[in-house]
Amino acid sequence: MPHIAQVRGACPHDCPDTCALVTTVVDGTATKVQGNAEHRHTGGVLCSKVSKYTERTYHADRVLQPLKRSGPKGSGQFTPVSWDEALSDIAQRLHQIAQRQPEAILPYSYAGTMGQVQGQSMDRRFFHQLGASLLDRTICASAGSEALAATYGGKLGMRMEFFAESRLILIWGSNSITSNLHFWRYAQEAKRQGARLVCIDPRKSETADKCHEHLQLLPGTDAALAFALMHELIVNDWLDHDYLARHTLGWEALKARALQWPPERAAQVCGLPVEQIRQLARDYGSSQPAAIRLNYGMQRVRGGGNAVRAIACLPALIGAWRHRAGGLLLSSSGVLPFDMAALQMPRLMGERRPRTLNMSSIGDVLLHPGDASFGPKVEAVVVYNSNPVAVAPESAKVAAGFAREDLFTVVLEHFLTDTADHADYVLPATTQLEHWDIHGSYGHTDVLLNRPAIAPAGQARSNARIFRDLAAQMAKLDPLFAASHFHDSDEALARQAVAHTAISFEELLERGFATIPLPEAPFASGGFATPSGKCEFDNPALAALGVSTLPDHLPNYEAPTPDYPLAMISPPARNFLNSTFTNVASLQRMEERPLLEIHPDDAAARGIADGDLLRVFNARGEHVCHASLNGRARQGVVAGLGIWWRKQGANGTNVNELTHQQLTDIGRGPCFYDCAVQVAKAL
Ligand SMILES: Nc1nc2c(c(=O)[nH]1)N[C@H]1C(S)=C(S)[C@@H](COP(=O)(O)OP(=O)(O)OC[C@H]3O[C@@H](n4cnc5c(=O)[nH]c(N)nc54)[C@H](O)[C@@H]3O)O[C@H]1N2
Ligand SMILES: Nc1nc2c(c(=O)[nH]1)N[C@H]1C(S)=C(S)[C@@H](COP(=O)(O)OP(=O)(O)OC[C@H]3O[C@@H](n4cnc5c(=O)[nH]c(N)nc54)[C@H](O)[C@@H]3O)O[C@H]1N2
Ligand code: SF4
Ligand SMILES: [Mo]
Repeated sequence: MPHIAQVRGACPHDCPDTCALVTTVVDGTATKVQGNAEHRHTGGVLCSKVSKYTERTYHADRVLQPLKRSGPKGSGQFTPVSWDEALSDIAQRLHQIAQRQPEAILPYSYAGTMGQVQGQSMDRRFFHQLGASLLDRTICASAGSEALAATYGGKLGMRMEFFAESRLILIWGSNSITSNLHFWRYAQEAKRQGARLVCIDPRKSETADKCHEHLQLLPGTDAALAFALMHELIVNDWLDHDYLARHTLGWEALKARALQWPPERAAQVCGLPVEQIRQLARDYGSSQPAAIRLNYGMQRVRGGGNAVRAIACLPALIGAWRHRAGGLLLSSSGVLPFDMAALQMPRLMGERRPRTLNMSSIGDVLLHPGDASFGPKVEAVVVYNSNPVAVAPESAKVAAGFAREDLFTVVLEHFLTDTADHADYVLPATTQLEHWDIHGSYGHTDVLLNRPAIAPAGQARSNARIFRDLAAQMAKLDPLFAASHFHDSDEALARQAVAHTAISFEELLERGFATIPLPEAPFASGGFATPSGKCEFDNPALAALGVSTLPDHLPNYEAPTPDYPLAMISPPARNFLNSTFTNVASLQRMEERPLLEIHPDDAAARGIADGDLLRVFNARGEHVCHASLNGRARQGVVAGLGIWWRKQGANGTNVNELTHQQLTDIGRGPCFYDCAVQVAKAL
């Protein structure tokens, strides 16, 4: 008789849904991964990507043993070595650099797994003990997160499930069907109950197709739209004066600014019909409860932070927060209870205060020769949970940086990604089916436990174990690495994450998930987490950052020019997750090949037909891919769906060949969707 087990887990990916998984294991082999029907947000349903998790886990290309570079830097040529050899060599190299100049070592990680254990525990302890440079983890959400915190006091907002009861939902800068599917289930429930759904997006996304109304604005013009909505709420007196008086700061100043934005002015800036803006204001001013699902797609432009601030003001104007189904949700991760000090131990830095380097400018960082203000040149990078050569902006520079012969690079990975190709050592990491972890969510408010369902594939080790094993090697050179906190097991780390919180590890072991106790309507009677306790329209603290204390509209860095007349955005593809899954055959078939969506008129003007090979280029570089005239692009805006590996591209590039390294107004984030290009037929 075969032995069959059902193991409960959590989806590790960078997605607001954080689904509860159930993996079926037959005689030690995972045969399927499904959604846990008992978890209400998951509802037994997974997206196309994670439904294919076994295909990814048992992929023939998985890296299953440590690899050492055998060809030129970046060649992707390796020979297998033993764990002992790899770890002792890496420890010696890092120790040599650290003795001289610990800040010349840089960890580089993001959200390949969102787990507390495999994402931010033993790794942080290791680098803090070394005194390595700190990493500013800005590549996705920091503009919006810091802007939200400057307005509400934290990453706080509506609970996802209450959108099901809203009467009006603005889906703003988010392709929910692609990237927040389980929110979309609640929005559909609301739609069935008669709610009106409005999508605000430069691209006619899959979500726009299913909403009642679509405002197809130009990229980077969201603040202008928000001000015009305020303008209409003010002049028509669709305001909750009591809420404004009691629970907001800076209303008079905001009002004065909003009155400078009649819908006609915004219509020009946004490239929208003026009546569409007026109608939206009318709907927003007359429907309760009204909810906004804001998402990170709209903050990847120069003024992204200010735009989030402007939009985040709207619910207070109409008192939407009074209802549990009203208000706004960008991220709810501010309520996560995890004990980060226990997990990461910043105290191991002691008196040292290492510099912080921005992951969004990794190209410039790696190419920097070092000087008094920058500090030492980066000599070693340890990459895990990320694929910067594909996902970071201006990738020609990123690739050139990683190609430096004098850079020592270690990459912990499942596959030979573009980044792993540049490594001196590739260390095989376990997948979510093979390790312990504990997860919070930035969409809902549950905590989930992931138990290993199968034994590690080949010689793979979990990230936490790899840093534990590296610490053991370092201990031979530096006794501080022999301390007991470098011995904590993965399961012990998972327990530490929730120790002293309202979440019980025993409940997690039992059910797989637990709900953080929270009020239903966070700001019904004010109670914002700001210093004033109010919704801060005007935030004096921003002045210190050189940012306007009131929200403002900032035009994009790259306005269209005669040379580069098209705006390019590069949002996620439905069947990939950032650059993850791009090598899974069944998903690759669904996405076909790298594409650029272009409006039929823009295509015709260039003699381009659907399916033609084209060049999209600007002064930074050129990407060759196929034209898609699928009706989703508006005139003047093209969309290159991400994020293929560079080596999968027709000319060895992806969309990030074209993006730049300038940063957002707030939060030091990348401006992926603030990018001017030209397109021509490839000959
Ligand atoms: N299938 C899938 N799901 C994902 C991901 C993925 O790669 N694939 N990525 C995950 C990650 S890391 C994240 S951060 C989230 C992102 O999730 P969201 O923040 O929801 O982002 P996207 O789905 O990228 O939606 C962005 C939408 O914003 C639009 N947009 C671009 N520029 C602007 C603008 O200036 N204004 C407005 N209003 N809209 C704009 C794009 O056209 C796109 O449709 O999704 C996560 N989920
Ligand atoms: N042009 C453009 N660029 C973008 C974006 C865009 O919209 N347009 N989106 C941006 C956004 S929102 C984000 S969040 C970033 C995402 O950038 P990244 O966080 O780098 O995300 P991925 O590309 O998915 O790479 C994650 C890698 O981690 C690996 N991994 C997964 N689990 C584990 C594990 O347990 N251990 C180890 N060692 N490795 C693991 C995966 O195999 C994968 O290669 O990209 C950004 N780049
Ligand atoms: S990627 Fe998102 S929707 Fe897909 S299983 Fe993971 S959490 Fe759920
Ligand atoms: Mo992201």
